[in-house]
Amino acid sequence: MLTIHGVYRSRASRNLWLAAELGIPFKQVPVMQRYRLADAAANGVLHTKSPEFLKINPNGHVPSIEDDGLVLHESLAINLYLAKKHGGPLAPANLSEDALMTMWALWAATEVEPHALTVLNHRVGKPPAERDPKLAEAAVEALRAPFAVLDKHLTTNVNIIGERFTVADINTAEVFRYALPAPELFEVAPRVRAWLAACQARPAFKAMWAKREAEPA
Ligand SMILES: N[C@@H](CCC(=O)N[C@@H](CS)C(=O)NCC(=O)O)C(=O)O
Repeated sequence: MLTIHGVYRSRASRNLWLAAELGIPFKQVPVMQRYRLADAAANGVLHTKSPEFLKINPNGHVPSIEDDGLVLHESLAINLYLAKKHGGPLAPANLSEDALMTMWALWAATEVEPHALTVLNHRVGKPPAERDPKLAEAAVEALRAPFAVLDKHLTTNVNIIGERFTVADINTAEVFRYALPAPELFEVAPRVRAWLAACQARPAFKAMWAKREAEPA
């Protein structure tokens, strides 16, 4: 059976959402980010720097999966693999769609995620005293171009790949979610706002999110 290592409050959310969309059985191992634990609390909790987890992922990051003897890291690569393995409408229907899904995943990871994370961390994630509004502002400015690209794409496409919801929507939506603390970006990209809301209105997203909210903050 598929094992997903990572708490819901981590990038494992991407894989847990996809698994819920696919309706496949899986076991979730709640590996917690080490930096979220005080030294005194780290003993006895399975975390990203625990020796037993480092044997699975020497990067010391979640998520990782184990599936039929395959060990795989990188949340977006894991989703592409699982979608292709299980097939159906979430998966690429041909080589062109496969290429486009890879392109959007790499685009999200490299052009969007670093800036979106800066927005998240410096607007809401970090304790107020550690937030740097200038860093957040610079990240918002850097995100204006990719937001415009996706908004234009969505003038002629309902979803990332044409007219149906796929793994590419999950991968892209989970990265754009980090930018939600910058409403000014969504105000000038109304199609991105509507598309992200539609993705997050899906029962599988809501089921994943409810479990995430049930975890300790
Ligand atoms: N590119 C990786 C990033 C993984 C990553 O940085 N995960 C964070 C949690 S969302 C982590 O494990 N941090 C723990 C740590 O740095 O100790 C992916 O998408 O899977």
